Parts: sequence; structure tokens; C-alpha cells
Amino acid sequence: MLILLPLSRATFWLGNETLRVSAALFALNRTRLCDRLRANKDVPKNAIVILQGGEQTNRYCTDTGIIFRQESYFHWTFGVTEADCYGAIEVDTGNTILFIPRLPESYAVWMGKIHPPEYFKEKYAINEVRYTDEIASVLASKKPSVLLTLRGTNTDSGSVTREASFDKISQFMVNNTILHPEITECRVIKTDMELEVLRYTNKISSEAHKEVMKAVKPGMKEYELESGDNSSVLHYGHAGAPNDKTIEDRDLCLFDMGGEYYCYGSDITCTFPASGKFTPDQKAVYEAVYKSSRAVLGSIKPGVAWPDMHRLADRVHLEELTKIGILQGNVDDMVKVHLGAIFMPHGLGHFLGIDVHDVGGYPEGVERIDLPGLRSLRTARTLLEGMVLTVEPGIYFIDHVLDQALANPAQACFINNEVLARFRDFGGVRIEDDIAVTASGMELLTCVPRTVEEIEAFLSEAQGSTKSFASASS
Ligand SMILES: [Mn+2]
Repeated sequence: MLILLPLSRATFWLGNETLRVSAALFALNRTRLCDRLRANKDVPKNAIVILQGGEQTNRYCTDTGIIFRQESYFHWTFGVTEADCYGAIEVDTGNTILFIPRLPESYAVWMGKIHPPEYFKEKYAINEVRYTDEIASVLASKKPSVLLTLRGTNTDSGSVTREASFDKISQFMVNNTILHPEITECRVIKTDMELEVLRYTNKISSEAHKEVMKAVKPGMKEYELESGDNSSVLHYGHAGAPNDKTIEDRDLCLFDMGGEYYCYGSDITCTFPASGKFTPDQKAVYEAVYKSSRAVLGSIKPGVAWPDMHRLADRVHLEELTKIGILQGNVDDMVKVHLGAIFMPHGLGHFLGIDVHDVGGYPEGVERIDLPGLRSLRTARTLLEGMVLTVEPGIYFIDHVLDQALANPAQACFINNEVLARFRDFGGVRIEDDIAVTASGMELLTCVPRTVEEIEAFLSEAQGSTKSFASASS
């Protein structure tokens, strides 16, 4: 039996034109999780799922708070944005209990209003809200057969989830192995409500990319493009390689960035010429990547193995690089010596959701393929309806990798070094779109100028509008 609450008022919304996300999204996630767990013969009657949310932390030894972002499994299950909470679900009934921290009175002075449990009950449409210092007594009153805690390894990072722990947990029977594969599998398949948020995140991130494309001018510093609007978080540059290069007229710009909305992400890459016009070599390489990108998008459907999509992109790249003259010989023979990985050393794409590299890429029974390029894939799964992935083929000219290939006679024989020399300082091209697998194919979530013609027209229009604005204001 499921306990239904009126959900209409429980909505996440940032005002203005932003998307309203109903708490029903998370209620459905919990229902799906409970359904899976009840179907699992290892889960006894009267089991309770207990998750620990993310904790508020400070910068090193200081009292300067680090901006809090909810832990992803906790967000998927409860949609709660506050730090230092726990959540429990009674598997048989779906009854949900949120445990919030009992904040000290000083919080009201320094941080803002202290809300009572009733506030959170309404805000998140959750059946029961109690304090975290009551966890043991509240759970004991439910007489659970077992507490299901979350312990499992993230297959991208190798890091292990933080398993819930609280004072007096030792008085309960605890199982920490059942929950992780079940909840991870739920996260892999997106519901319609989740897809709606991902569509929205992709839409605003596509708009942000277009704003950046319009703003880029040779002579600017890379970091000048790091500001953006539309609630976008731009992921690029780091302390070891800050974005401090001056953009030159002949440069290709590559922006790999995506915004998050209510923790649901996006991941988009656009590559375009700073000058507004592709050189013949830039156009040739860009069109090679565009061709592989569209070949993959046209082939995606349920039942397709993701590594085969990676192989397809590689093959198109090898064919196109042969047309350009960088490679010579038979493409099948190039495939045998893994020449594609020289130009695309990363995987074709990854799951996307609450994490940008979303979970579930390698469940039990799916093995990583230990071959160049393919071993970098964050999933080797067969596609299912409801999966959301990035498709991000690229061709890069990386000196270190090219020199290794040239030193290997099995690969060097396919490379025309004279033509290659022309591309040594070229950099790279990546086209990254986000897609959802549908019943018969895929839905493209990203909407930015993609062909050479579309990009040049967009950039020339942007330059034109800047000029007319400048003349109008002078
Ligand atoms: Mn990506």
C-alpha cells in the first residue's frame, strides 16, 4: 500500500521563467525503488532503507563554508536540498521519514530562519519529518527486520559511497550490499518527469553556449568567457591549467560545459573558429567529427551495444582522416591496430543524470573492454529506453600520442607524416550532444548550431548585431 499525499504545492522553482519541478518526481523514484526491492527475494518483509544525505563542510580548518550540493543518491530519493539530513523508506508501504538536524539557536542569527519539521513535510511532500537525534528511537519503533544501507563503488571514480551511520545503529540488523545495485539501476532509467528536467537543463545550457559563441572575439582571454547567465555552472579551467591564454584569430574554441538545475545536469561541447570562419583544414576535421556524431545519433536505439557506437565513430574518423590525407591505406587494417584511439583517446560518451558521469555504467555482468579507446568508456552496456547519454566524438592532435604512434611501425605505416605535420598545432574538435534513448531511436536534447554552415551563419549574425549595436550607440 502506498500513502498518497497532495503533492501540488510541493514544488521546486527558482522563479521567473525557470522550470517548476514537482515533488512527485521523487515520490515516483521512491515507488520504483520499493517495487524493485520488494521483487528482490533477499529483501525480507518490514525492511527499511536508510540513506545519509550530504554534509555541510568548511574550507580546510576555517569556518568558511563550502557551497553545499546534495549527495546524488540522496537527491534522487528525496529531492531535499538541505545538508546534514537522513532519510528512511519503509519498503513494504513506501512510508517515508525525513530526519533533519536540530539546529542551534545561533543558526537563526547567523544563517537564517530555523524551520520546524512541518515546514519540510510540506516543502517536500514527505509523510513524516523528525530530528536526526531521534533516528534510533523512531526506527526502533518501526521494528524493522533489517536496515538497508548504501555501500557500493562508483565505477568512474573508484570511490565508495558514504554508508549511513548514526548513534546506536549497532542495535539494528544492517545489510549494506542489497541496496546499491538496485537504486543504481533505478537511476539509470529516467522517468518522464526526470526527462523533463534534463530537457530543461539542456535547453538553458544550449542557450548559454550560444551566448558564449556570440561573445568570443580574438584578443580576449579565455577566462573572460567564464561568466555566463541562465543559471549555468561552467566547468572548465583548473588550478594546474588556468584559462589564461589569449584567443587568437586562427584558434578553434572548444567549450565543454553544462548547467545543473535542481541537481540534474547537462554536458555539451561546442567547437567553433574564433574568427567566425573555419579554415579549410579546420572545416575538414570538424566535418569528420560531425559526420561520426550524426552516424552515431542515427544508429542509437534500444538493443544497440554502446561499444559498437564507439567503434562506429572511430571508423568514420578513420575514413574521413584518409580523405583528408592524414591517413593512407585500408580502414579495416587501421581498425585492427586501434588507430582510432590515436585521434580519440577517450570514450564516446557516458550516462548523464544527477551526476554528469551518471552511475550504473558497469553493473555486475558488464565488463570493461580492455582495448585502446574502448577501455575509457564509462559504460559498455546495451542501450535501453529511458537511458540518457552524451554522444561526444572528437578528433585531437596530441603530440605525445602521435609520436607514440609514429614510433610503432604497425601504426606508423598508415600515417602520412607530411600531411600530419600541418595539423601538429591544430588542437582538437569535439562535438558533444546529450540524448535520451526512446522506444525506437533517440531524442536529441541539445540544440546549438552544429554544421559548419550553421555555425558560420550564427557567428556572422552575432558579429553583425554587435556592429549595429555599436553604431547605434555611438
Ligand atoms: Mn561529457
